[in-house]
Amino acid sequence: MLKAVVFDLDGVITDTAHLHFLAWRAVAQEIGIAIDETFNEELKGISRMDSLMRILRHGGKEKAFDHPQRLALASKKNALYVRSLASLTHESLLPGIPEVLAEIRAANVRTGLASVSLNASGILRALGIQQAFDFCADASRIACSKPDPEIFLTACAGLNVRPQEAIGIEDAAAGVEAINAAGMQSVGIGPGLDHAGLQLRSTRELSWKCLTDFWASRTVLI
Ligand code: G16
Ligand code: MG
Repeated sequence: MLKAVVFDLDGVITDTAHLHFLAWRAVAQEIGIAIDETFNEELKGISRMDSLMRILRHGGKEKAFDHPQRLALASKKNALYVRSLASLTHESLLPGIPEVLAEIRAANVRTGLASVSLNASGILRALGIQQAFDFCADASRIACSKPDPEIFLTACAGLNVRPQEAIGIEDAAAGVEAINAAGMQSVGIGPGLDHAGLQLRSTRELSWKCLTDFWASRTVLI
């Protein structure tokens, strides 16, 4: 029986991926590394420090900065990113999200958040949806970022459901991998997510009906 739906934040609830990209691009530029939107796909769902390491590797500068310098670069990126979050309002929710959250609640199914962002609670506040989730996994307590299943397993534990009783929704390849590794059913939003149990083009296609149809088809197959 479906008991919970766990959402990724960035790219599913709201589009902060572009804001992450702009902040990283500015910091990377200062150290002579060029990144584009295609490369940014690799940073989705990846923690702040892991993202920095990927950028340094991309620019062939993995060894150019010591630990304190890397911390300073990450904190510069975060300051730029946090400043850009001031533009978020309730209108920044992706299409279909308020409706599907309400439908899931109305069906007495629990809702969770699995974001590796340390800014998640501030983002939920800016969007005005802090009350929409029964449990938000605390990213500061997570040791491994996606594709490790830890954040999704933590969300299921906090919701008091088994992973086999839950659906996870993600827009990043690493995130879908994490959901599958957790033993949950995965819904992928956007292109390039062939490993998701259900692939949707956008959050517009998300609905309680589509989730329950998907759940029924998966559980018959299993
Ligand atoms: C998000 C983004 C990642 C970002 C990470 C950490 O993950 O997708 O690009 O690097 O959070 O964010 P912060 O620097 O704010 O801690 P998710 O899990 O919400 O997709
Ligand atoms: Mg995401």
